Amino acid sequence: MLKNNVGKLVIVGDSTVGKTALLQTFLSSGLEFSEKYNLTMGVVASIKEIYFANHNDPVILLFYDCTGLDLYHGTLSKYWKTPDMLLAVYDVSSASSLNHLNEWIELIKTTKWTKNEVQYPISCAIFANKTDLIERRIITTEKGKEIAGKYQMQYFEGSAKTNDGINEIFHWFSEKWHDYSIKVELNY
Ligand SMILES: Nc1nc2c(ncn2[C@@H]2O[C@H](COP(=O)(O)OP(=O)(O)O)[C@@H](O)[C@H]2O)c(=O)[nH]1
Ligand SMILES: [Mg+2]
Repeated sequence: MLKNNVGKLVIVGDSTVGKTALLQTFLSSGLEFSEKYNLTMGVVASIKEIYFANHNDPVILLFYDCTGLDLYHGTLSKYWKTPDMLLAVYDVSSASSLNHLNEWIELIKTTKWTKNEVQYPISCAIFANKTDLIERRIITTEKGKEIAGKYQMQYFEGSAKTNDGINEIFHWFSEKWHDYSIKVELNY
């Protein structure tokens, strides 16, 4: 069993892009999706133990779902100041959510921190959500990949509503965190 297997994953992005929904879809294995919008107040933390098919050691992901309002207020930054992993979300039907993503990422870049000479967050990804809104989509995959490339982040796209691409994101983070935890353990 890995000793240091709890990783903090912070999720940011504008209000209504679907941060809470994608987490809910993942935590409920695609069984729960709400059409109704409930504004997330502050930061909501949740936790999931992830098991892998190909190795024995599970990891525990601790999710911080942050309110979109914090971009300008910054009052919550103490909660997400030291993320191990970062997921920045935008909505493919909203140009402003992508414009603001730049601001979110810039803000997060200032949260880069080091521990034992390693720079954190150790893995960062972008999720382009709501791809089910085919007719309303205005941001292409190419554009999303371009932004991800600019910031050296992994790109994923899909839909919290249809559960497309959701497992892929968290699988990627879990694998990264697992490999990193092993590396840390071997260095002890
Ligand atoms: N069509 C569609 N609607 C979504 C999707 N994800 C979230 N929503 C809707 O978008 C609204 C905002 O979602 P929410 O998760 O609360 O956004 P948050 O403010 O980023 O946490 C809600 O009405 C959701 O039902 C999606 O993938 N497709
Ligand atoms: Mg929310």
